[in-house]
Formats: sequence, structure tokens, C-alpha cells
Amino acid sequence: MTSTALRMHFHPASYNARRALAVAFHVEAPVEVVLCDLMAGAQGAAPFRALNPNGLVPVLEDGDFVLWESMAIAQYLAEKHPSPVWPADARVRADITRWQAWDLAHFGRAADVLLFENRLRGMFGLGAPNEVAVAQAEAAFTRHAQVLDNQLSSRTYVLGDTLSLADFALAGTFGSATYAGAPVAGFAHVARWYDLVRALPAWERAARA
Ligand SMILES: N[C@@H](CCC(=O)N[C@@H](CS)C(=O)NCC(=O)O)C(=O)O
Repeated sequence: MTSTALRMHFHPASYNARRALAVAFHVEAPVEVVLCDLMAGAQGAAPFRALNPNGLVPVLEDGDFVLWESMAIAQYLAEKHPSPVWPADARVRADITRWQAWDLAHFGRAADVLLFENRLRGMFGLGAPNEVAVAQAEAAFTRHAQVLDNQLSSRTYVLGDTLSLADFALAGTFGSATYAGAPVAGFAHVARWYDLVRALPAWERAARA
């Protein structure tokens, strides 16, 4: 195991970055947090674009290896620092990846629309929310949250009794959705689970970073 310090480009308002940093803390990766000042536009500057041409956080630097996309970062860190959140079993890994993919394709997408319409538009002077887009995203979010709530109705964590990268993935989105004013009420199992994940020392530490 290498002991080279990793660099995580991060912004405290980003739940995608929080998810990746929480995993880093949880698996005890030696990570240095580097602020990318999104409010000042640092993500658009050439040095950052050279790391991530998408201009988004998080980005992980491990020596000359540069990785963007929070789910990929989480898997990479957990692979390098073995722990129960990313066990070797192929089926468990596929199950985790399933939920990460579902988040990116469905759950998180609905939450992102609401984040843009309800929060970012106002923040950046982009006009009033598009009511049609909000209604569609709320309906999609509700449908997807129900899937998660059903999954958690008989499990402590998303996969079962054991915390995994799936929990970090989905808790990041749920946190962002809550901030975005998504219809998060009425999903009792999700609420119980989210409180559990938020109380993890690694999550709390990432939330304070
Ligand atoms: N799918 C990416 C999404 C990353 C992303 O959207 N990051 C946002 C913050 S949550 C960002 O950097 N936004 C800056 C911008 O849009 O200019 C991931 O999971 O890492």
C-alpha cells in the first residue's frame, strides 16, 4: 500500500465531493483536501480544467494519476484501502455498482434538476424555476425515492447489514436533494437510514471540511 498523499479537489457545498471525501476518510486514505473555489470560478480556470475538462469537483490526484467522477473515486480509494465497504465478492461489487449506476442514471438526475431549478437558478440570476421541469423532476424523484425506501424497509443499509459504497453514493444524493427542496418527506426508511449515514464519523468529518 502506497503512503503517498492523495489530493482531493473539493468544495464544501458539493455533495458529490462530500461523498468522495467521506469514503476517503472512512477507508483512512491519506488525503489532502484542496479547495476548488466554485464560487470564484476556479473550476473554469486552466489549471483545474487540465485536471478535469468537465470543470467539476471532486477530482482526485494520486501522483500522476488523475481521477474524476465521485463514484469512480470512491471505488478507487476503497480498492486501495480494503475494508467491508467494498468487499472482494463479485456479486457484492456488482450490487454496489448497480446502485451507483442507478443513482447516476435516475435518482441523482432527478435531484440535480431540482438543485438547478430551485437553488442554482436563483444563485446565478438565471430566472425563475421552470415549473414543468420542476414538476417532472419531483415526480421522478418521488418514484425513485420510493424504490430506495422499499429497499431500506427490511435492511439497515442499502445492501443489508453492512455499510457499503452504495450508502455513500445514495446519501450524497439524498443530502443534495434535501438541500434542493426535493419532496424528501414521507420516506421513513430513507430518513432513518440517512440519519445513520450522516452520523458516521467519516461523513461528519467530510461535512465539516
Ligand atoms: N458526476 C459528477 C458530478 C460532479 C458535479 O456535478 N460537481 C459539481 C458540484 S456538486 C460542480 O463541480 N459544479 C461546478 C460547476 O458546475 O461549475 C461526480 O459524481 O463527480
